[in-house]
Amino acid sequence: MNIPVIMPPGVAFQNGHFTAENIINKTTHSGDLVGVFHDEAAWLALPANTPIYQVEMLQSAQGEGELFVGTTHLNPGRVGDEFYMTRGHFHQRREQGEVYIGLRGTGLLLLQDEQGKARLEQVSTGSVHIIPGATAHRLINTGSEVLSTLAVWPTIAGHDYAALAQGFALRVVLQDDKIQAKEVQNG
Ligand code: M6P
Ligand code: ZN
Repeated sequence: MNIPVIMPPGVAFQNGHFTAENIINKTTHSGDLVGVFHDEAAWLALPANTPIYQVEMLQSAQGEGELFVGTTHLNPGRVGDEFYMTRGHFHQRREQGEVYIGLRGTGLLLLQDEQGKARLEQVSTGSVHIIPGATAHRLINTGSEVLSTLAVWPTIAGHDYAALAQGFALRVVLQDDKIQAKEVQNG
């Protein structure tokens, strides 16, 4: 019997780009990130069409038990003293987790629980990040090249951005030529 072998989609580990038909692409620009960076004057000075990060995703079946696979490519840069970062989110379905794997570049994964307690994990090539349920997550690029991470998460997870309207409890800035995490007053 001749059993056909399916060619699955591929991901290039050196840059996180997918080889597949019908890849979903979404770019987030500076102008989309209203209220995300603490230095509003520096944010306003940046052209609103400045690309901050791009997400590539494979097509997935939807529904309970199905998974999304995507890569996030976060550009290097700063708004004032604050490093470029993703918006960050809780999952709408709070109990659902996610896995991030570092592919290229260096940065931090900011994790925060529902009590507002934040922690940082170092992201680098090959780092594996298990994001538990009920944990908000944001990537921060502290390096000088693009930070690319592979992510796998349940299609039912959804994004809850509103729960973080107050922002995260930590900001990562360049101060005195050093990468520093600062606690934010009032979230
Ligand atoms: C990863 C996943 C996606 C997420 C994207 C960008 O690829 O976690 O679910 O949408 O990063 O992050 P955000 O939605 O916070 O902008
Ligand atoms: Zn997520």
